[in-house]
Amino acid sequence: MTQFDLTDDQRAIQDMARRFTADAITPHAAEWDEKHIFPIDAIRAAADLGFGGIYVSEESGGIGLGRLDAALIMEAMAYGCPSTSAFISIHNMASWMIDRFGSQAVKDKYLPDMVPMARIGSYCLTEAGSGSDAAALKTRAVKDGDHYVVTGSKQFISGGGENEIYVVMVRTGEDGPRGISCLVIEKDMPGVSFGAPERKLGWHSQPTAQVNFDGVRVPAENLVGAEGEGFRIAMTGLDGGRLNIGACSLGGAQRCLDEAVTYTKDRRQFGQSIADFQNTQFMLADMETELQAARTLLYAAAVKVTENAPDKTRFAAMAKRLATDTGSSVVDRALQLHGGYGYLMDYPIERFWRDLRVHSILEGTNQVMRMIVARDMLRQ
Ligand code: FAD
Ligand code: 2MC
Repeated sequence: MTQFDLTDDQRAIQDMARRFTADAITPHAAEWDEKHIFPIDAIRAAADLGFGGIYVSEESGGIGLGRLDAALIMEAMAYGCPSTSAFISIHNMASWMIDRFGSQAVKDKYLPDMVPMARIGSYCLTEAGSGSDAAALKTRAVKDGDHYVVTGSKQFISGGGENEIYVVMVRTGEDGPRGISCLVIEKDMPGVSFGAPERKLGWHSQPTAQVNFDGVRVPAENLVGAEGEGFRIAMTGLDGGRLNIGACSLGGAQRCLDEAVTYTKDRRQFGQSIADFQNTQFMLADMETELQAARTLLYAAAVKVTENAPDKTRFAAMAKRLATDTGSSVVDRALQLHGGYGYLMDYPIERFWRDLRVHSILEGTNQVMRMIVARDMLRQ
């Protein structure tokens, strides 16, 4: 495959994801948003297509695809609902971390249920006192015989309260990144509790909540990787997660651009279609150009992450930053081109505007993305 072309298999998976989105996501997404419905049936239907274990290996029951395939799937599903697509992405990140770094015992214990999304996974890094400075996390796990006893609290957890499996970064050792480990904790383990669902600007089709651990006894076999490897595992997971979040912005922005083309051709003011104004045409041209540029960088970054290239983290950070900023800016201009109607819930644009806004914040803020890129540049 060249960097700028998709293989026949990639086109086939993209077509499948687009057809699934048109049938199972797009017709319902506005209602999920408005009524805060968590669409578990659509999510499990996505898993029936293999989308619950996109880059989980085939030996572990996944479909063993690469990161570009995953980006194509996320982009396609985000055309209908960025929030639901991103939710499925986070589950994929958590499942992949178990598959890539877990022992055979922990894989056998969780992946057979996670791949079909019979049990769904959350990723737990952020705490109230440690967001961008993730390595300062304080949730502690103390070894007690063949268990860890976990105490602390995770903030802003996607799927919190709803999901069954929590892949949690905990402190087992010294301060800083090297004292962090990764543990799988189940919703039903005694001592696990949840805060009330957060009330949010967007991402209404999935819950976000605090996850609390009060002396939770977790079998030591639930450790993913070795003690002290948790931060590296968390960051490696995010290299892929950031691509997917970027892809969700691309998909959402493409939908709004398509809506804007249709709308500006239909809408008439001053006796002509508003698409006939040069201002409209220049705006559409810039939106298309910027979106294509961001997409090209994201696909290139996805290939680098699949190939484990030495500069994959820098590329994933650049792609996430550009795709999410560009995505929001394209959606904002699509809203402007709809005039007052863009602001109404009768049209889909305002939902995409709200859903995409958080992509510049989560999975590492776009300031943190710049920090990662610049540090890597200056290290050389
Ligand atoms: P802060 O780190 O306090 O940042 C505040 C501001 O300061 C930002 O603009 C930031 O860019 C800036 N800043 C901070 N440090 C620097 C610096 N060194 N240089 C320049 N600027 C800086 N987390 C999870 O672990 N799992 C989840 O499932 C999850 N889901 C989420 C879902 C939603 C809807 C939201 C809103 C968040 C979610 N998060 C999740 C948390 C998310 O990753 C954090 O919100 C994010 O990493 C930023 O952390 P913070 O909110 O504490 O902001
Ligand atoms: N892959 C592998 N290893 C990595 C890595 C990566 N992408 N990034 C860092 N590491 C290693 C690094 O090599 C170092 O290893 P060693 O100790 O062996 O030298 C170690 O991790 C510590 O790295 P840094 O020295 O860069 O750590 P620092 O604390 O300075 O900064 C930073 C790390 C800011 C990049 C990290 O804290 C970060 O990404 N913050 C943003 C937090 C974030 O993205 N949260 C998202 C939560 S999930 C979410 O929002 C969802 C919606 C799911």
